[in-house]
Amino acid sequence: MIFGKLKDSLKKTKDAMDLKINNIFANKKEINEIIDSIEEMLILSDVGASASVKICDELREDLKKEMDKSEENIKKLLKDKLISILNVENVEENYTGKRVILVVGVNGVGKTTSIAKIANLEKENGKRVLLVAADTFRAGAIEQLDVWAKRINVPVVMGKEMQDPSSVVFEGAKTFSTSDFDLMICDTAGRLHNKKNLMDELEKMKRTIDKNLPGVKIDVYIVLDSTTGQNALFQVKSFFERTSVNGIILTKLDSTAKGGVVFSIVSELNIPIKYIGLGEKVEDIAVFDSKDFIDSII
Ligand SMILES: Nc1nc2c(ncn2[C@@H]2O[C@H](COP(=O)(O)OP(=O)(O)O)[C@@H](O)[C@H]2O)c(=O)[nH]1
Ligand SMILES: [Mg+2]
Repeated sequence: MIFGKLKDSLKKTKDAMDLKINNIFANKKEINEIIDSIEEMLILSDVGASASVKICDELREDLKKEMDKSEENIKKLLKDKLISILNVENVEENYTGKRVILVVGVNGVGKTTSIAKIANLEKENGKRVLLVAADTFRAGAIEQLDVWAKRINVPVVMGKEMQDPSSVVFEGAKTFSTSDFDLMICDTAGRLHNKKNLMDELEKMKRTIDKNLPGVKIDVYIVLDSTTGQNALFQVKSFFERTSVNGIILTKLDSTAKGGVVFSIVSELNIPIKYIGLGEKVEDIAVFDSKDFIDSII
């Protein structure tokens, strides 16, 4: 995604941040006062208390040594701190082999839409993608992925309503292994009740993939809706603690001023953000880049 479009999509977050930052420098004179206000601004922007306090403690220390206490320099120091929070180890960057992504998350966060977006993106990168509609809890969910698959011209293995999701994944794995695919992305159910079942189901799907596609890399990405702010964090903590989620897809950043939630998610969970959703259209997605993200919001 081009930088200008990213910036436009993150405008709500940027405007909220800009307004607060400008107020800070317009009204505050003392350096300690300024940093206290920055801390407050970060917390109010959903950066989260612990990350905000850590950033501002470091900022205070830096500014004891630093002679240049101009608005410009303080902003620059702040941006550097924010970037360092987002730089979680990201080991899969150079991965070239076959892989599977299991996409999890509660209903309505944007799983199915994100799957279509990622499939389309990877297809444009020359990858052969297979989709698996294993959200068998609702017939509508299977149909929805099928509609997307047709639209982006990517094959899909479909389950039937109420079919065991692992058996759909099993069929997907068979198709994946007998053909020249690079990437298989599985949609899963996100119903909120019956937490234990949801996690057991996920573990079962992982075992099915392991058994039928030996040596294939399995990623589990959780989709989080940024408009829910700090609540997105609780969703990960309360529903997926036992599974090895290794990536985050953060959606709907176009429709919230709470983009700051990115920082609390990464600093609290220590899981990298892989993709960000920036609208409802198939091209409204970006591979997450911490520097581009920060340059777009401050
Ligand atoms: N504005 C906006 N809407 C999104 C984004 N991602 C998904 N949606 C919308 O969120 C709603 C739920 O999406 P869906 O993919 O069905 O969620 P699922 O239940 O997790 O599979 C749909 O109306 C999507 O169009 C995004 O990045 N931005
Ligand atoms: Mg869905």
